[in-house]
Amino acid sequence: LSSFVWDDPFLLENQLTGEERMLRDAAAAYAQEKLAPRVVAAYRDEVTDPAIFREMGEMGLLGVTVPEDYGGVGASYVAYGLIAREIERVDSGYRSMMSVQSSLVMYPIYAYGSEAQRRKYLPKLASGEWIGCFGLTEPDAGSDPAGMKTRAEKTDTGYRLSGSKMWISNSPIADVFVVWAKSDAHGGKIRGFVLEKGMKGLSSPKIEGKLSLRASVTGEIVMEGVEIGEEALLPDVEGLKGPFGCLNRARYGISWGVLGAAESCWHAARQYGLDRKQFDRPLAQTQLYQKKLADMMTEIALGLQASLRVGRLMDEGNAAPEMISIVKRNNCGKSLDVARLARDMHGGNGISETFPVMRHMCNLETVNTYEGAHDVHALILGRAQTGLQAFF
Ligand code: TGC
Ligand code: FAD
Repeated sequence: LSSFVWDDPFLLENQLTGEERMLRDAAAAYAQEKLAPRVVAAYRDEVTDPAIFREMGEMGLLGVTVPEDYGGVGASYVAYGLIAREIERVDSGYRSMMSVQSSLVMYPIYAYGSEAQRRKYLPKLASGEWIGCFGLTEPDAGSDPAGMKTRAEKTDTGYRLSGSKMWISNSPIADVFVVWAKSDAHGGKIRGFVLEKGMKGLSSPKIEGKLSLRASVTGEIVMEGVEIGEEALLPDVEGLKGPFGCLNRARYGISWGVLGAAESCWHAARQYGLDRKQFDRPLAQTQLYQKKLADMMTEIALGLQASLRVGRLMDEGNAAPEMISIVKRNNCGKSLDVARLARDMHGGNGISETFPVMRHMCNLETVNTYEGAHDVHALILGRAQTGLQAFF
């Protein structure tokens, strides 16, 4: 038997291809050298630096699964997950910026867009020159997006959009808005539209007062009769499976990302326990402390293996949405547990911005809620095994 690697218990490293390791290492270097030094101030002062999109674009981290012809890298879903893990190791807000751009804006334009839409938007989104956002949630339609009120009315030249979206990542600084609306010209079915900053009647005010995900700006999208041409419609999808097709990718990425945040908390707690002495011995030399470290190691190692498996199935074209619900739900819940434990294990210091644990803990509260709340994924998994739907 070989020796045990405490920070890679199941030797995940050996399960990756050379290209996946290379992309992961580039993301890790960028995250540690460029993002880590600015995160404490960004979180404290609630500042989102739009330059981060261009930096990520230069590093090839935006839309990595999109083919090279359109500015992506054509990489595997496993590579995408590994990148999310490295970025979220620094902060969930930075990963949010990256995953909205990649999975929720570039993916639908690539998968459902016309060739003209792909050519117009994807290269500039991949380079980070343009920032994208994704509007599904509304003030009265969160877990139940089918209840959306936003409407697209047919006009002579295209559509008129009216309604408002709530809790939209990146919206106050966005150039490109992928928005979902019920279209009267399509029998009231949900359709996707691509809007651009500066259109008459379109605004995206910032939501103030967030106590979580403070390094990533969140806003509304207000559409007061926004007139758009036929070319703004995403032609190749209709119904809820449009936004859900994007969410499948983003939720999968989140399942890796949150484990990066959890690893940051676990490693910080381990180091803190080795350094800090009480009762004449390191905290890490007590049974309770070691039990918590063992739980953290176990849940993170199991979660990584599960996400790797789902990623490989996605790359083979054999993944079902329910598999993604399992890893999104479980990895978010376990990562939140890890962060709360790590906060406690740091004692009073745990509430200070000097240590990352409370920031991760607060961020993970959002990540556990967005992209399908923890209990909503439980209902998806309950329905999948009973055939009974318990949403209403
Ligand atoms: P339901 O009857 O289940 O399905 C309606 C239609 O959609 C299809 N579908 C899917 N297609 C692909 N992938 C999936 N995962 C799909 N889930 C459903 C389904 O086949 C059906 O198609 P069709 O052709 O038969 O019409 O729909 P429902 O209304 O009962 O939905 C229930 C529920 C709860 C599962 C769903 O609404 C849900 O998942 N709610 C959670 C909402 C959510 O996740 N919102 C996310 C907003 S975006 C966001 O949070 C971004 S944050 C990103 C960041 O900052 O990083
Ligand atoms: P609700 O749906 O009102 O749920 C509240 C609680 O009730 C939850 O605990 C939920 O699990 C529970 N619940 C709901 N229905 C049921 C049920 N049937 N049975 C049992 N329990 C239930 N959305 C976007 O479209 N784009 C974005 O970019 C985006 N970014 C976000 C960024 C941030 C910082 C946040 C906080 C949210 C973001 N969201 C975004 C919205 C997010 O997806 C929603 O907040 C989420 O889907 C939950 O919806 P809700 O907030 O309306 O909560």
